Amino acid sequence: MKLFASLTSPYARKIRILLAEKGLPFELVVDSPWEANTRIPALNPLGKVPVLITDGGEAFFDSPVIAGYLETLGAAPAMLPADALGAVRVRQSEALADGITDAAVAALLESRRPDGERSSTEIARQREKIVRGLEALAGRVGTRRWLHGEAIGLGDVAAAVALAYLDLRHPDIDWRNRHPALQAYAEPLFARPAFVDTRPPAG
Ligand SMILES: N[C@@H](CCC(=O)N[C@@H](CS)C(=O)NCC(=O)O)C(=O)O
Repeated sequence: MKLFASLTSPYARKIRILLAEKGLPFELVVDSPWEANTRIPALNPLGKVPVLITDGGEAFFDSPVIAGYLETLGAAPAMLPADALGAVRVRQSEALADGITDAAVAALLESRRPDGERSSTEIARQREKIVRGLEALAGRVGTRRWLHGEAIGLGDVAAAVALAYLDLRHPDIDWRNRHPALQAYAEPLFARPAFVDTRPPAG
């Protein structure tokens, strides 16, 4: 398997963590879709990372689809429960976490637009999504160790990746002080080797 990813993409990080937690071997191909010589549009018409190329040469995107594909490989630990409704509930947590990440990316891109093109209204709108998303995530976590069930799952990986991405790109949002229970939940996840080994480079 080959994973095309940029080292700063939170969606790609989610997949790298899933691969590491499952101990699945893969080749990491670093490619930024923002660079002129990127190969990503030839693999994913949407021009986004991550893209996974299977050993059979099939391309899968986006990250929730890749996560679903990894489950079909049967490597432990399972990141989705076997029962269909339980899996939908975990997927809902993943979607919530990915949505926080989406808003964080959108706010960052808007803030990087040139003077005169940048919309402070749009940045505020995206940040409101982050704030509401954090409240919903904190409500789901409560004081539990895992979002669902008795072991790490796809929702936990997506949630911790989203929180770490806020640390990287929007440290002023200060989710730790807003939601101390989220901090207690996230810190043990951040300490896992799969998270430590995929920390994004500074910058
Ligand atoms: N929903 C997608 C989002 C992927 C995405 O937006 N990736 C960003 C990198 S963080 C990207 O490749 N952006 C390039 C672009 O939008 O042109 C997923 O979960 O994989």
